[in-house]
Amino acid sequence: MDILNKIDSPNDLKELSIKEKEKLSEELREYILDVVSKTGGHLASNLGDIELTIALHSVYNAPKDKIVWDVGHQTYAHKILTGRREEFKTLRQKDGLSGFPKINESIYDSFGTGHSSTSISAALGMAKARDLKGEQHNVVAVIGDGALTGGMAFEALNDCGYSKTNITVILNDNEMSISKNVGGISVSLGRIRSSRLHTGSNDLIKRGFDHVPVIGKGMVKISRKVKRMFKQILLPNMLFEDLGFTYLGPVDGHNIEQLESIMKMSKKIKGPVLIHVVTKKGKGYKYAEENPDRFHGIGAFDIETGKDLKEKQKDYSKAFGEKLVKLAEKDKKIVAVCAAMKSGTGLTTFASRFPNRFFDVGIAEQHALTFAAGLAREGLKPVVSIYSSFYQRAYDQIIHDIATQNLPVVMIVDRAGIVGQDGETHQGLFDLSFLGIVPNLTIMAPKDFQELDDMLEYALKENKPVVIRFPRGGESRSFKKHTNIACGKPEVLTTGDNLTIVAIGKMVSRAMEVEELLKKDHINAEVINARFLKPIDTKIIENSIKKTHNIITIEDNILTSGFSSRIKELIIDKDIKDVNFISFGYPEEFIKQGNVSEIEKEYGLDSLSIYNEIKNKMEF
Ligand SMILES: Cc1ncc(C[n+]2csc(CCOP(=O)(O)OP(=O)(O)O)c2C)c(N)n1
Repeated sequence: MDILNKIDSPNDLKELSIKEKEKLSEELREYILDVVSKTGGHLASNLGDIELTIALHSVYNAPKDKIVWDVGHQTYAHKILTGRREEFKTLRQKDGLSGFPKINESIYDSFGTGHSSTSISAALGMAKARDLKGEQHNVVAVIGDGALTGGMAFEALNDCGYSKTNITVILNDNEMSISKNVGGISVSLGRIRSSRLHTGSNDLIKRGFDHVPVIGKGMVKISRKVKRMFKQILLPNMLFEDLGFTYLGPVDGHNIEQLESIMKMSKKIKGPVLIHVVTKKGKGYKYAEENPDRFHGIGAFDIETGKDLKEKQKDYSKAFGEKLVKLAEKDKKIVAVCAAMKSGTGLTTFASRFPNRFFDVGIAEQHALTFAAGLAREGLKPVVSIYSSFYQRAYDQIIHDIATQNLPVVMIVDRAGIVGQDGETHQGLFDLSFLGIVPNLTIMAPKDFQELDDMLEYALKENKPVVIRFPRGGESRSFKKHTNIACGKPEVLTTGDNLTIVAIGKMVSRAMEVEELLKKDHINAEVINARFLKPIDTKIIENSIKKTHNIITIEDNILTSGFSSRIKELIIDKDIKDVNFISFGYPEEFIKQGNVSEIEKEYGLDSLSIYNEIKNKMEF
């Protein structure tokens, strides 16, 4: 790490020759691979943009120039080169470096992110602010071809091209989203990439640059000249040009010299510029190159073999996918929709078994839901699976297109609750609150895999919009008892006179652990599995509270407008007197990264903390 160890800021990078930068890219690759093999993380994307990051920090003067990353999962080299080399070892750990850009983490992180397709909008806002303030710096958005499938990116391109503002969009095209990229633009980019002109273009880029005068008065003239020059290396496909961008490329994203040249060139062009950079996802690590999908986001692994260090247990996503396949075998009307997360949402088998009934719409959650509403309107039974935090994107589509019309779309909320190392942008802590207030929705959460199966069957028979939420990872316990699902009905798991424990979803097994601890102290708890957030048949809970006069609720959501709020309302509405109430859930905060059990402990949601709180605050 001779060179890397001397880089404390991008200024150190600017001193290096191209040869040294090439050596630096090797060192970065080795370092990222080493750390991520221990911490887990987004490996393949980060191996793919090392040269691009070196070129960016060589050509631009961050933090004065603004570099805005899309999604932000590919910023490891950026972090290391901007003064976080040593801290990088704490990547994604509790109190360690975030896996995404954070404006509080570094002055070089110009805009916080984690969700896709925001970079062009944010960069355009920054560019407009620069113009209004009379400043001169550069603004660059770096967006992947996957992120480009998101609606926001299109909205921003449309505005940006028209705005005539000086801004550079760097399109990092590796043909991959998490899985193979989808959609018309992807096909169009593929055509450009594979054209015979592509091979010639890089030479042309190099030769062309030698003849372009430096930035100065003749900006517009230069711009035309440059454009004319680059038109020679362009295909008739002028999508970006038609939107108002000057399109440059495609350029080899692993050739630092050419990347720097084209970036320098773009600075001389007036108005919005799009540089098309072609990279290889997983570059330089055999296993990630061969299987970029698996190495997109990975846990700790063995570098030599590429194998996971921890054996994967069956998770909820897989359980959901398996059940859906079984149901779809019997019912041809069942179709599945995902937003660029086929594997993460457990739909890989469904997609190969029923290719015509599977729709990956790209990173386009809004479109996914309205598209599903259309399928439902025509009599099909769409099941959409999206992670909890990404549903935030599609709120109006749920309200306006699905719920208002009461259309039978089954919405699977995967990764609900604490997700762990991805941190605050990815925690699924709001869905019970924001979905809970939408009329017409039935919202359920299973206590284990078997109950998920039952709920899925129930949901598909309901002929109404239904939400089923479950956490990341596997079931905490497999319950013996499974009663039939009936609309709004909770399930009583244990009976007791001293305390009522009502929990929902994953937290039902936590409730059982607490019940077992209390039993040792001769405190008998009645554990109620709520099953439904709504509608909820309150009779069982009401009767139990009237009997015990002590109630706790446990949920993996923020407490504000979540599950416990409903029980509080019930107590007030029914005028139940003399009740001791403790609600366990998360505060109204953005909760940082850490592994799930660490975070649960920190927020007093592990069984021992709950037990202690009960013992301290309640009398029996
Ligand atoms: C709104 C939203 N939906 C889904 C995701 C999950 N996600 C993270 S990265 C990614 C693929 C991004 O592909 P691309 O932009 O091409 O970057 P690459 O990893 O290929 O470099 C997806 C779908 C997300 N971050 N945000």
